Amino acid sequence: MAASLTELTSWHSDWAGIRVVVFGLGASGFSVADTLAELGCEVLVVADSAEDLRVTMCDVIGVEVVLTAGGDPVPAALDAFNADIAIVSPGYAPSHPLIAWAALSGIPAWTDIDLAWRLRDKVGQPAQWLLITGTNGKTTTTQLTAHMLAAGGHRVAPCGNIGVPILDAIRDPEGFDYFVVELSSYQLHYTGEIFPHSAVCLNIADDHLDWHGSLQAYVEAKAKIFHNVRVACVYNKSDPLTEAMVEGAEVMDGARAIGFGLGVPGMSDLGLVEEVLCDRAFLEDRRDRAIELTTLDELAGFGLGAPHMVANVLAASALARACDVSAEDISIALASFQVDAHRHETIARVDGIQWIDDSKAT
Ligand code: UMA
Repeated sequence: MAASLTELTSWHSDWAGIRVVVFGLGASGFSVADTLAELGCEVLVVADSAEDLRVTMCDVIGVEVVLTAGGDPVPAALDAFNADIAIVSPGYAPSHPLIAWAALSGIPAWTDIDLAWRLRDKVGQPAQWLLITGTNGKTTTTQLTAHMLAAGGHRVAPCGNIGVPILDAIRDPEGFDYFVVELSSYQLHYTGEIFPHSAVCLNIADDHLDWHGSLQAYVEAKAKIFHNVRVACVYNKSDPLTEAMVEGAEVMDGARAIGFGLGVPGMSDLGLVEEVLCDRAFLEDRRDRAIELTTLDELAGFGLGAPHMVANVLAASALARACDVSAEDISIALASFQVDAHRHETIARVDGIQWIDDSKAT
């Protein structure tokens, strides 16, 4: 091996000759293979199946692909390759034979998120990471948070489960001030040590239990979002599981627990005082005061008035305020925010009836 794995902490480390097997050739697997090939690693991709275009692209960048559909999911080529590291795509269930193979072989298993953490210094000062998870509302909250940070004048990349592999953001030539990283329970399950600026778990409901095996395993994966947080651990005041996650988390000195909810905010919370959304967390004199962010009326006018949207706005505001975005900039961001198609999008107003397209409601 060219360098020891503990030395591989930077884009500028000596990655040449490191042997990496990548499990999966979807969006994340290809971004991993492409990045590692650029860094001079020896890369083998193993997948049950993959799109032809991605296989062809691997050929172009000099990455070998072994597809196993119909055969042994742990091909002989894998042992022969003698990998130093395995990088697992998030779709691989813990019960997949390749996961057992990695554990038995004693090879460290990383995710694209772990790799991105090590490579985060590619361009200038590394971006700060804000992490977002939860059963519902992740993508909208990721978009809202990114929009607020952009209104605050920051260069920001929404990435992760939202559909942009984080390594694509890492390799942007201009670099960013912040990554807003949407993380699924799959990604969190496999992810190791990262040190985020702040994180939120929006809510927890039964989901993906066949993949995780149990509700407890699902909750444990989600709880990793708060691990090593440095500034703000944001939880949902109406979802006690999310608060318990914060209480049980190993965080960095000085990290604060910040609640959000549709009730009157306590100190260190964001919430509602009658019709007004307020921050009572990120101001000096929070014992006696709160900062107005916007009103329910204004949110309704922007198509963001449904209670779960208001909760998403409060969660995103908590992350933005943790990064010192002003209340004025948050309000400006909300006025220009566009909800994605199928995510509680207002599609028509006819005869006083508002028609809403919301894929989660189907
Ligand atoms: N593969 C196998 N066997 C398996 C699992 C996967 O061979 O048992 C191979 C496939 O054949 C394919 C590749 O792995 O070659 C697919 O990998 P993947 O399922 O991990 O998906 P990616 O294309 O890499 O996309 C992943 C996320 N997908 C999943 O977690 C399932 C994307 O989230 C994410 O946007 C992308 O990385 C970039 O970070 C999508 C998703 O559906 C949107 N997420 C789930 C959700 O939101 O509920 C968790």
